[in-house]
Amino acid sequence: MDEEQIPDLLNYISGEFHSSLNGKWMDDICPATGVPIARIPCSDKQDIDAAVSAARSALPKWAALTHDQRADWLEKIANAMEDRSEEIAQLESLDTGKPITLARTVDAARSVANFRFFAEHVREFVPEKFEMEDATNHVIYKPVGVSGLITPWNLPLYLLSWKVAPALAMGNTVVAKPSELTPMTASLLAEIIDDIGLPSGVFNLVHGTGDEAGSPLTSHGDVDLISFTGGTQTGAKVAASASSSFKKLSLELGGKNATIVFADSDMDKTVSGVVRSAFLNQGQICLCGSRILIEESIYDEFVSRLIEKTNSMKIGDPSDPETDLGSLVSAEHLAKVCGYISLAEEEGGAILTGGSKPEGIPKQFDKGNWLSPTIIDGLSPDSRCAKEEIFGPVVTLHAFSDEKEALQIANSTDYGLAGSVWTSDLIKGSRIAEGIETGMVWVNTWLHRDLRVPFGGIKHSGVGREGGRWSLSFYSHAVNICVKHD
Ligand code: TXE
Repeated sequence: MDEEQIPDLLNYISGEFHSSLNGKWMDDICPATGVPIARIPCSDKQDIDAAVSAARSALPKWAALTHDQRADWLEKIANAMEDRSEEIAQLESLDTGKPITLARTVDAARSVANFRFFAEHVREFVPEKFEMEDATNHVIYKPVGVSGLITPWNLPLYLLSWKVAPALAMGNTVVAKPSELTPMTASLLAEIIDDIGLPSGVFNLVHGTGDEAGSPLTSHGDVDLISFTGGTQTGAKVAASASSSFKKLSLELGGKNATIVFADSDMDKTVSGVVRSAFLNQGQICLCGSRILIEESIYDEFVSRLIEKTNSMKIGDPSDPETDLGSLVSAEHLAKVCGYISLAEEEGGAILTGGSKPEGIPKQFDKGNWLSPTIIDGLSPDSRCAKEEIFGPVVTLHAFSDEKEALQIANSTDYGLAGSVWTSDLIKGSRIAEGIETGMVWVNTWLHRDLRVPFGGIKHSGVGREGGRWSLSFYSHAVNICVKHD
């Protein structure tokens, strides 16, 4: 694409599209080609102030609607998104470097599903009532207020819609700040919201960097709630900034998830499941299983099957429906991930496959951020590569002799987001799942999601839970009214 022809994406504040007040712009780069594909406003505190003020003005009317009225709006958004779902998938693939098939089946489909799910969920929401002998307690749920929603680049619209839908459903107004690396589908959402005529100021979008646009949002005195998904180090800054004004806070942060493979697991299904959990979205999902723990007795056979399956994946043109793996999100992120591969070698690891740019990538992708799926053996579970979040197509392998050792390795990181256990003994599977110190565990599957269940981590993986009723509860204040009987 010719740089002169690239589109300018705009902020959406109080029902109008604007460039930033300071007039500054930054490029949005296609990760697969390294070429600019759009410009976004490099917004700062002034734009955040305007967006927060618009959200505050729109709050009373929006908060006064019934659950059913707000659910109707969510359904209108879902329908309009569904009509444009191919466009969502195309933009998401272009902006993130992910394969188009993944963008269609996961990103676009789930973004629509999030709005539909929360529309239905809020319609069915029944507040609690607790009877006493001489009084009745009515729990009512009030909107929290102006919600600041900050999202990352790995699942851009999927994660934004996961926050916007329940926030709006519970009567809050929104200021969204998407990742500056992947702004396209957030802009598409603003267009859709404008097209369907959602009242002005209910949803506002501000583009820009974390320091210049994200930070003024988290510290803003008139913002009541922050929901953040991103890296753990950034999460710590967000928590510090939001806490001085006691904002309601949810943090979905990084992970270093263990995949525990027992000798009695179904080898074919397990190899497929483990490869998917390791490398989906180029390993750039906080739930990816990046430490593979294998029972000693099947170690050699399992590892050779793992390598074979990994090497059979097709890497390349993200727009090809047959592609399994695309590019990493940015040159900076590729450098971080490659830095860990070098560190693994220094730490005594052996690279069994991958570790470099894949061969045979078409010429138009020469300047993109490419890395073959990488499997590293021989590292201690205490090495930095086995404990720190790499967030790319890189996994480490570790042998274990019994359940106790498997759990000890699984729990030996600061993270506590997710994990998976693979075994034909479901009693053992549940026992191990309960022993893993994370917010979520799958047995014989991975990323199998029911939107009603709680989602979130412990330790350095986050604070709070979202999903189903946990989202409705986070995006509202529960108030108890105790009425004494005559
Ligand atoms: O994410 P950041 P980055 C992990 C992964 C990755 C690392 C850093 O390990 O390598 O984080 O990635 C906004 N105040 N994850 O730097 O910085 C930023 O603009 C307010 C895991 O890309 O966390 C973006 O909108 N906001 C993760 C969002 O925060 C700030 C997904 C996330 O960016 C800010 C992504 C600030 N001071 C990366 N600084 C997951 N949990 O899925 C940045 N931002």
